[in-house]
Amino acid sequence: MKISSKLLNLIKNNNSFLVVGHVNPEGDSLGASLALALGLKKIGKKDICVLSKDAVPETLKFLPSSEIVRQKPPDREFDVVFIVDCNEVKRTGFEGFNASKTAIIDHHLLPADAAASEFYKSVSASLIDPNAAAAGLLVYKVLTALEIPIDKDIATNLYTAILTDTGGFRYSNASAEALKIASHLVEAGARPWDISKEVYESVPYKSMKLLGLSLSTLEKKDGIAWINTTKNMFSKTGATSEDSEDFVDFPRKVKDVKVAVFFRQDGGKSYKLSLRSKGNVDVQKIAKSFGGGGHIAAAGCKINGTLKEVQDKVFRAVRKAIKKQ
Ligand SMILES: [Mn+2]
Repeated sequence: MKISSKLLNLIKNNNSFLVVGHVNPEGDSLGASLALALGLKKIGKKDICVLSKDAVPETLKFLPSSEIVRQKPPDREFDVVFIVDCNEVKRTGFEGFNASKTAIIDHHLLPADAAASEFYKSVSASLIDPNAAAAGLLVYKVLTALEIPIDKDIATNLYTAILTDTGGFRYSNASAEALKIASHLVEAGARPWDISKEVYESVPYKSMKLLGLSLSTLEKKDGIAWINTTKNMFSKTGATSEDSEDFVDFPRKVKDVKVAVFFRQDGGKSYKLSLRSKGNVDVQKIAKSFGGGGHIAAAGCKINGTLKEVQDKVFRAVRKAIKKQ
């Protein structure tokens, strides 16, 4: 996708920049934001603030310059706010920004009502490509178009962005282009094993203990595999809900599974569900029918009831969705 001269000029002709990603930031949101900020600094922009509503998670503190991320914007006006890895103010967790112009760099689909929205009419320039594997990949293109040299710190941020959004170069978005750019980033100084160790091999001990207990509940039936955690497992291991963030990936790994579900007990009779689809089942539709949301292949919702009641409800919906395939 071609980068508009509007976007490049917006960078060239302005001096102060806010860069903001989405709530619950992950590797792409933070990696892309930090790389953009570091790139802008390289061409002499001195006034740059990287914002994130939620703090940098422990596992991403290794990202170069992650310490510059602020949770509150400074009380003054900026020339431009860059919204990265999302395309709505709502997703950033902020009410709005004190900036005279707005730009978007993102790879998510625009909301259906975007054309009529006042917000999108107010956007000065954007690079939105839903086919791009990661927002980091788009930031790479912007920096390259501006002939900004990619140093080791920028490369590490961008490599992490692409690595995490492609699930370690495993998902269907791991395109030739994503791999080609990752290769350039390794040439520029990103170290795959160092980054993988931080991202995938730094699991807290209590989280691994919790996973062990949770995996002992694994079951599989009718193309569905599931595990659950109880309040008791959390108190036994001292782990918190953050420690179970990726647990749904484990039932998904089982052969011939179409839909994986993780049930996390939040209260006596309340459960938080994560759903993952490995094939064509749209789990977002299922989650939505229970008041949740997400994407086609990854979604979540909350349901009240005993574990048995909750599972009966969800499995009925999932079986129906699988049958429709
Ligand atoms: Mn992303």
